[in-house]
Amino acid sequence: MLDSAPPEPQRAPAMKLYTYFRSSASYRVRIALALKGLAHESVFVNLPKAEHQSDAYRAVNPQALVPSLDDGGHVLVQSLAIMEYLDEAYPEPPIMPPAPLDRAYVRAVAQIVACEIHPLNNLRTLKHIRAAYRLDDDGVNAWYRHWIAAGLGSLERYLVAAGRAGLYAFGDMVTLADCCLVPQIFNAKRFECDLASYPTVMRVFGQCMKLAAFESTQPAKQPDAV
Ligand SMILES: N[C@@H](CCC(=O)N[C@@H](CS)C(=O)NCC(=O)O)C(=O)O
Repeated sequence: MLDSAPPEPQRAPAMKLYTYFRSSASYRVRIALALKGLAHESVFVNLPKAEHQSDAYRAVNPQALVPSLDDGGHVLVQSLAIMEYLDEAYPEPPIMPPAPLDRAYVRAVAQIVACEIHPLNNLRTLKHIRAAYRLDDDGVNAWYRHWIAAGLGSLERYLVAAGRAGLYAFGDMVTLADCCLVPQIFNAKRFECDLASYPTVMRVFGQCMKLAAFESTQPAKQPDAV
């Protein structure tokens, strides 16, 4: 005899974001999720307490870095890959333009931040130079500010030379490029970098911060902010 009970409703499993409030790579993904209105649970991974290096977290992300995104049991790592996945799996509203040349431009801006600036200034890099070269706070801060000046300088020059910035990094469309640019500025401000030489970058930053998706996901507004 057939079971007459109605089938269980199909429920999409919740998304889980492994995040730390000060992590700019996590902030990128928080912005992308907010832009797309995707509800998720946050799992807080405290970097100063080295929770990312625990066996439990390494089982989630063998690289021991945040963010990681669990979507229905599929764990995704690397913020750029996660954001592109979100745009493909949840296309509305898009955070990548449709045309190949435009997509390449948006990726270039994102990668100037994520590949050229961020790796030189992340936690493990700073910890290593402090210990290996016996740097004090002033030495570490000088390193940080040097690479911010070099990186944001080249980002500014690229935005100006490309002539494609409007309200945001790519015309008047909010894209993955903005998701990368804004968190980097938060980091630079935290290290008291002088940002006066990057007027285009800072104009885009200011416009983005008028949007709830950028504002509500900023580090200080996260439940794990201390
Ligand atoms: N390329 C990676 C970078 C991830 C990364 O470096 N995350 C930092 C926080 S922003 C981290 O987990 N740092 C821990 C450490 O350096 O030990 C991405 O975009 O997701």
